Amino acid sequence: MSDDIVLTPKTKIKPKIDKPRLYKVILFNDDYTPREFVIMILQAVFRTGESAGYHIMITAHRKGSCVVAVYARDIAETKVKEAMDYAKDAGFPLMFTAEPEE
Ligand code: NFA
Repeated sequence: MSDDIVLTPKTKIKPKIDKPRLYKVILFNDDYTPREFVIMILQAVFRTGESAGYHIMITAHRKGSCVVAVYARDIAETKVKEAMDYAKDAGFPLMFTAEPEE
């Protein structure tokens, strides 16, 4: 028999899953947190090493802010909280944010 029915789909299948966005962690300057403390946080939480830590700190100091690194959302938010908790415990107003990349 040759009465098989062949159906052609009318609609295109569109992939629904976007790539997860990455989040920039940004360090903001303030007038109170010691430079050495900022570098220590950058090394301990963001694994920058001493040299990159210094350069990120001095860029934020001079320009007002600096991108520290880029991560998946949950990692970025966890590191921001960890870094700000250290600073708060030490009595400094150091601020980081996690912002989605365009
Ligand atoms: N501006 C701070 C100071 O002069 C150092 C600092 C740099 C703080 C980057 C926060 C971020 N002690």
